[in-house]
Amino acid sequence: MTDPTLATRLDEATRTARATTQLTSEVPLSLADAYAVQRAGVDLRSRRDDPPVGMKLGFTSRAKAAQMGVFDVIAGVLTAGMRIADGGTVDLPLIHPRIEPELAFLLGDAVHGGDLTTAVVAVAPAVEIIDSRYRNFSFTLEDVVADNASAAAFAIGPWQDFAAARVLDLGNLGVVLEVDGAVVQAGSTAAILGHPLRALDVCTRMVREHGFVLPAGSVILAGAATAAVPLTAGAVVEASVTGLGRVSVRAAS
Ligand code: OOG
Ligand code: MG
Repeated sequence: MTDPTLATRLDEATRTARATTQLTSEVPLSLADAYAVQRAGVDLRSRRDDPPVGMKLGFTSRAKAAQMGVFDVIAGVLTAGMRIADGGTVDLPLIHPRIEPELAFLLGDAVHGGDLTTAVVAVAPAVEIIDSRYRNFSFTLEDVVADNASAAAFAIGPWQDFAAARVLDLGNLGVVLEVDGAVVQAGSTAAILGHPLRALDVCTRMVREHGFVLPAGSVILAGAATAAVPLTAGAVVEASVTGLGRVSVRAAS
């Protein structure tokens, strides 16, 4: 069993918006240990009426992997309290928040180890706010897994029926991230594992290997299509995906 105080420490860093030291600088953690710490942290949130509503992937694009120096795909849990309405406000303070453009999938039926692709009913542009609980936003693979893949908040744009959206060729759609009306990142959905539908295969594997639970109506964030940029107080952020539409959030001032 992993030390329960590890999850408590990360949870406290989240709630107080104060960075903590990397866990692996003090204790050795295997990848399995790291997912156990993540699960314990999610349980703490659930007990505060903040239950899981989906799953996110990290480091599915080279831009993100290179930015953070972690080259393995990771998964984390999205909870109800992380969801912000399209056009809504990101509550601050966070420790050192960053924002990144993503693609979101919506699952219809509950998935228990089966093929996730068959459960997808809709797709949408999304933004994710990440906020590492570690000092200097720096970590090892095991640290960032334990820290729930830096998940902090997310917003989802208008859902489009998945069957209808497939005529768009989700594999190469333009992705643009704007802050206060200026383009700060641009890329393509091809950056996500070569094709964002591959994210669903990775989630299928993660569900099997690490026991993620995806009830009906779960959201999947496929991973950023570009590097992340700092989110500053008062900033208005908009992400758009060609053919799918746009989503925006504003950081509290
Ligand atoms: C980890 C989360 C990575 C993504 O989309 O690649 C991630 C981090 O960069 O702190 O969410
Ligand atoms: Mg992300």
